[in-house]
Amino acid sequence: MSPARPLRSKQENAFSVPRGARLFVGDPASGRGLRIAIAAARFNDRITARLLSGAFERLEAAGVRAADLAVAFVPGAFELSFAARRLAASGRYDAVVCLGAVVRGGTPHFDYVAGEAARGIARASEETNVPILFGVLTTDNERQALDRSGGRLGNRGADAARAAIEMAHVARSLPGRKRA
Ligand code: INI
Repeated sequence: MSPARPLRSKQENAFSVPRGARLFVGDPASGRGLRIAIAAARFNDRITARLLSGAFERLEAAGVRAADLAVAFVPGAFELSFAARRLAASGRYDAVVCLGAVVRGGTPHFDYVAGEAARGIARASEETNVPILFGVLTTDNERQALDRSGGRLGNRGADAARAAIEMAHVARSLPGRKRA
């Protein structure tokens, strides 16, 4: 095998791949021409509004046009997968970002909502063959959620938006059927 070459380009990372290997990569900073849909939960809207702002800022910085964006609001994280599946199955979007905040309240409800949201989103992505990103905070309290929605620990909405751009490119480049 010929010597490995570092995989750096625009993405800073630590990977090396053998020369000649086929690569499927996506630049998360390059969103021009991509159509992105967002499903946002209204529950804990003090948090999810911050996730949504972070996502918009990141998408705009990457060159995604407002006319190529769509946003669906749903009551809570439990309903995110329903909206995400419909958006993905429409064939209009290159990726869908799900934004929500599930805050543990000392009841088993947290586990059902958080678990089903994650499961439903993963299943919707598999079944529609469209990248659907998990920008759902699952935290013990509101402080932790604020820290991760534009506070001292970043913004998971922005992270999910960035991942959506990367996955939109990766999905376009990977072999196989584009849509289910
Ligand atoms: N929905 C959330 O998005 N976050 C939560 O923390 C939450 N809690 O704790 O109950 C929550 N519940 C509502 C749920 O997502 C559904 O909207 C509701 O059960 C109706 O199906």
